[in-house]
Amino acid sequence: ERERLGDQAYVLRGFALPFVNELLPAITQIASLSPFRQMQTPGGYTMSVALTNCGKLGWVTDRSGYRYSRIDPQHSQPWPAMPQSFTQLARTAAAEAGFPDFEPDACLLNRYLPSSRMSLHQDKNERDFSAPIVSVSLGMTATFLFGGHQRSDRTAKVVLHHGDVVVWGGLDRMRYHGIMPLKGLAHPLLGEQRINFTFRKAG
Ligand code: MD5
Ligand code: FE
Repeated sequence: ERERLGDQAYVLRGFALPFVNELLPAITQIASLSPFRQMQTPGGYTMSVALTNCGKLGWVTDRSGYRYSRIDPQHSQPWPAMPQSFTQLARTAAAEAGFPDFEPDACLLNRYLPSSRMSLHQDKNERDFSAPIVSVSLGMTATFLFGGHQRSDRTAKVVLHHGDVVVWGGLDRMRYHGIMPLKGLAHPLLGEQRINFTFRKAG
């Protein structure tokens, strides 16, 4: 079932569940090559979320700004390849939400531990805003905040569970959004963490 969040934003509840047995070893493999790490924001803060990437391009931040890079700055090597199971999941979810032929070239993986959060922001480092963003939630339940086109607009709360997939396209793709501080019960498979990965067409 497709739950509508906005004009062109949909939650696909449990859509990733059939993929989980392939996704978890793939995440472990990616993290063994490019570990999750907490990055610095341009303003000098350390993000509470730890991140890594796979695919041709990876999102990075440091004191000089936010950008996509072909190279993992931690070891100056390319990011791990995007596993086929990831690409398959992203493409089928995008198609289900009305975006056929999605070709992601970047996948950002975020790891939240208890109290990790992501403050309201827009994703605007991608070159082509016409492609959707597909996001997959695994592990602990989180509360997603979905705002408007100005930071001060009121936000709707959307609870995201293990296996949920969200697809944002069109104008909804540019809305302010964030994640409330992680809290609650440990997940049976992932323990006290939430892993979110987002597929993007960045280049
Ligand atoms: C997360 N990650 O759960 C969230 C979910 C990020 C990020 O926000 O940038 O890594 S992805 C939510 C998202 C992505 C693109 C557009 C919109 C939401 N949106 O327009 O609401 O770690
Ligand atoms: Fe975002």
